[in-house]
Amino acid sequence: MPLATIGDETNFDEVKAAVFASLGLQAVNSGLYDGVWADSAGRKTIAVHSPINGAKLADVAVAGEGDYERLIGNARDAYSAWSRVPAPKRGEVVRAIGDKLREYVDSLGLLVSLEVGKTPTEGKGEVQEMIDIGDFAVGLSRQLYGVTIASERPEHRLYEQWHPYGVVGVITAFNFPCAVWSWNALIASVIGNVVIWKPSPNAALTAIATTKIVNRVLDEMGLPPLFLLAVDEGRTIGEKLSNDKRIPLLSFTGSIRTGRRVAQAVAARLGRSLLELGGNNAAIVTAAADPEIALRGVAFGALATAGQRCTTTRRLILHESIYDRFIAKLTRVYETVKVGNPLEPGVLVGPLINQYAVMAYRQAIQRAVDEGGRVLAGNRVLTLPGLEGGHYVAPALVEGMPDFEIVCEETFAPILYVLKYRELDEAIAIHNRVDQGLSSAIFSTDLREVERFLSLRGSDCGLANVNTGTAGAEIGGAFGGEKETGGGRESGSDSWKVYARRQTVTINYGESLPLAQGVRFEV
Ligand code: UN1
Repeated sequence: MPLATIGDETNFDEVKAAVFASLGLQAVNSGLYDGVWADSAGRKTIAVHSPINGAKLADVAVAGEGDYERLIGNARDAYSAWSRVPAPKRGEVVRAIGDKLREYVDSLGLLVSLEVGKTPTEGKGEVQEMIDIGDFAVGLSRQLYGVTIASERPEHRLYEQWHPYGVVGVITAFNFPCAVWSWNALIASVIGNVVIWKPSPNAALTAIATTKIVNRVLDEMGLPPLFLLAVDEGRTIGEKLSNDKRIPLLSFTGSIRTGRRVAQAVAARLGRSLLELGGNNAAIVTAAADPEIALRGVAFGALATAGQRCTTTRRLILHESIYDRFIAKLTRVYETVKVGNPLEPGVLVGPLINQYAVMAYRQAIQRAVDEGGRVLAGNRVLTLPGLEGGHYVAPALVEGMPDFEIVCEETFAPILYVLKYRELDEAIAIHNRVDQGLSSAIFSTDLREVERFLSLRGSDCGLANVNTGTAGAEIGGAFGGEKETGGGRESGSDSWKVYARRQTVTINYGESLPLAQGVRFEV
């Protein structure tokens, strides 16, 4: 059901009431869907608060250790039915899911705003990202191609086919509370997998609402539960999934610290993990940059989602000849950008997710100053009238040096470190010196500079952007990064192969048994 037009999008309570009504959310919501929604009565609950004003949005009854075996058992049962459905038929199911999501762009988008503080345009953009990947998955359902290989033996056929893995685990972060799930889940499902989702407890309601929408479609089509959900208090389900060899593939999006733990646990059982961990993304702005495009690209990259994207621009590497002019303009943007209630028109920077993020913001700036940095803008925690329980900070611009320890770390907050360079090789060296390798950008109209940045000696990241910012990737490309970002690729291109098991098939249709490599073995 589409969201009824709400009178005033800025009225928090009114938006909440309309969104909850549209999505079927209540004061207490079950966070466990294992084929049926678990009864909340008698379960431990967690409270979900809005970062906008600290108001409690709802309680969520969480899953615990005791729920795990049933969850896995039901997922495996669903898999045995689903994997037998032809892939193009599976695509039709994903198409129906995409159609249903289209009806909920407004309400689910606004729920994202209420729960994690995104502006409505970004919240709705996130739902759009789900719809887009759904379309991609539908097309893919008829294109799960394997290659045929010329055999060296007569009357032999050699080819590859791709099978589903079975039950795939997907652990997501708060900052893209439903889009990242869809990248994984909708692609995994057209291949024939069943998905268990463990979302961030900070974004439990978005996960619950998404699971409700999706499963309503499956129910109507008489299909088994393909998209299961287990909200927990933090670690329980994630650890279970990591250590369980019945989960051949575990996708994890989150911090490098937790990702390392997940990767080690999965590797110890020789399973596969798909990691999308932290970024420390930089934009190089050269003397040949279009100044307006560079300014807007850097501003969006650094400020969107209040600096809480994996793809957020965290380092700005500026050519010395344009340094003062560019910084003057950027400082003005930082001083005038509207920070506040994301539901209000004109606000571009909403709150941070919680008080720990505010603490991380303060500590990072303090460390930069201690290392010799200079604050050009920001460095203020904001208490906004009527939003006293919210978590607002003034976006910070800090002049620093590339080798400051804090500059080499990812802080999930709107802090942009500004660094100066003279030669492009030096800028690229600065760019590549951090441990993370997700997204990168160069702003330049000089072909030679651009091609240098894209060459083997250029950016070492999984994503490279030219005259557009580090954030805001489209779903059609493979998304992910190198080094401590974890090496995973998800979303578009041929990332689907990550969710599938490759089988090389050799068929002898002749009347003798020639051996490969000319080996003789006469018995
Ligand atoms: C993330 O922050 O985990 O490229 C994902 C972007 C978004 C996805 C970010 N499309 O900024």
